Amino acid sequence: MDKRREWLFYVCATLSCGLVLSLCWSPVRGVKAKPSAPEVFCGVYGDSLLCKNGHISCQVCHAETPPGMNPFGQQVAAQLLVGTKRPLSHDDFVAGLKDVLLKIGAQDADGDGVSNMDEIKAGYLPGDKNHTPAQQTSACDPSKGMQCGYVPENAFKKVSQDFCGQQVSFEELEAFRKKEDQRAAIKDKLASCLDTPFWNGKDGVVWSLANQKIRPAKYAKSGADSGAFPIADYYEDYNIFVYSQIDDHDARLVLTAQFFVDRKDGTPTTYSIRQKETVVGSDLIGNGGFAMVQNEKRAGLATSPWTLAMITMFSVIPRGTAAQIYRSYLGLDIAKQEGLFPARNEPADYDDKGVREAACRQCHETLDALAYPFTRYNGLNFEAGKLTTYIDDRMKLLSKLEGPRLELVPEAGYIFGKRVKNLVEWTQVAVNSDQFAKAAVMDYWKLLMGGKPAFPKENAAFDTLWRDFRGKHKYSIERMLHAFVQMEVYGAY
Ligand SMILES: [Ca+2]
Ligand SMILES: [Ca+2]
Repeated sequence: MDKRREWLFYVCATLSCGLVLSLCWSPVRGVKAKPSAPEVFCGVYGDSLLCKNGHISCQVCHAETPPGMNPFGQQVAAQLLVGTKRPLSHDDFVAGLKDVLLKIGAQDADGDGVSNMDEIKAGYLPGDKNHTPAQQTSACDPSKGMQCGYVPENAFKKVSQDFCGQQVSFEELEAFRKKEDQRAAIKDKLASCLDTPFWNGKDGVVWSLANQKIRPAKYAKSGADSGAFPIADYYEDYNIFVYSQIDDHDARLVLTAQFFVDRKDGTPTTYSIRQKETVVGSDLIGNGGFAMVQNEKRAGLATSPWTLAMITMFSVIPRGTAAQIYRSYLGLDIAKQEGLFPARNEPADYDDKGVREAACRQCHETLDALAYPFTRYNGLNFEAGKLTTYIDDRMKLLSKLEGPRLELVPEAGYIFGKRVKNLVEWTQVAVNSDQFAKAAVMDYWKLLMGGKPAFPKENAAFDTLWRDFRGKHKYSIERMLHAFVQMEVYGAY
């Protein structure tokens, strides 16, 4: 990579990964305590709505995917400490970035007619010409006879469509129009829709939200509707997932549950906790080969038989499982350089995968430490003993075949820069993070709004939703949804 490209990449990576305000990549190692680029950005533009809502988007300076940059990112890179020798020290970088951010405030990087400073302050993207204050206001124009703001009738119709899967009937709408308290009628409508099979039943809306997380594969399904090579039953995963999302249940159970959930199909579909370990795997190789993870070692879907059999599978250090859980439940995709928290002296590369190479290193100094707590959970490695269970000395057993250094792999690891002794602790840190709340609410935001929050009003609404979800809604998705449908962003045209 030539120096200029290298530099662009640096600015890009550091400015973009604002989801966790981490320093993603730096020519200087071990500088985690110093401010990262997003922190510098929010130091300069502290009152920007882009900072206030707590999730600076990669889009501030990036094109679709890193390291490509949008016009604003390019403007920053082009004017940063011109003439100073590269690579810059971290201190030079921070100081230079501050200066350049102030200097280019009056410029208009994306040419949309609004200065960088004005866009940033109002929460618009300074590198996207289609993201401007003018664009948002054009959505609702009272001069064209449009009703702006929260329109209860819109919300009522939308609730019926989104949560019941039905258009409101003429009679229902007539009755709604006569209601004195229309907001209460919306609340009642939502409450009844939340109990329909359309919403919480098998293959319903909530169920389907878990598809990308569970990654079902029919051929390997055991139990009901089993496939040709039955290995584990992913309905168990879906049942736990849906259970965590309905009624007043705590959504964090998805990664902390130490029980199973039975489902009874019907109207409404009901879910109830089952403590007994009756889920045992494959009809294919006999139950003798499988075991259950001991209750106290379980961590919801992170340790389910399906996850261990089909995501961990044969991997010795289950980096893929760690990355999948990180992406699915915390909204952080390591492959896109999100959520990087480099751990000291990592990656140690115990399994000789060559992850210390420069190209791999920037992800693996986070990923490997993230994955160590998964290493005692066996997938399908017979050499370690029983399948899909927790095995205390799994690495020792596998080291006989896979290389002696494996014995050194610790069970302790790091998540968000915090040391955890094991996977149960890992998931506790995970579910109590801002990232978990944001990701849980984001699933529903995308479902109901058709995309991520983009404009300032939406960002502010999203911010309220996930903060209240953690706070007054006590991690209940249904309480969050009741608040959501009463918001202007939901009920407006
Ligand atoms: Ca602009
Ligand atoms: Ca813009």
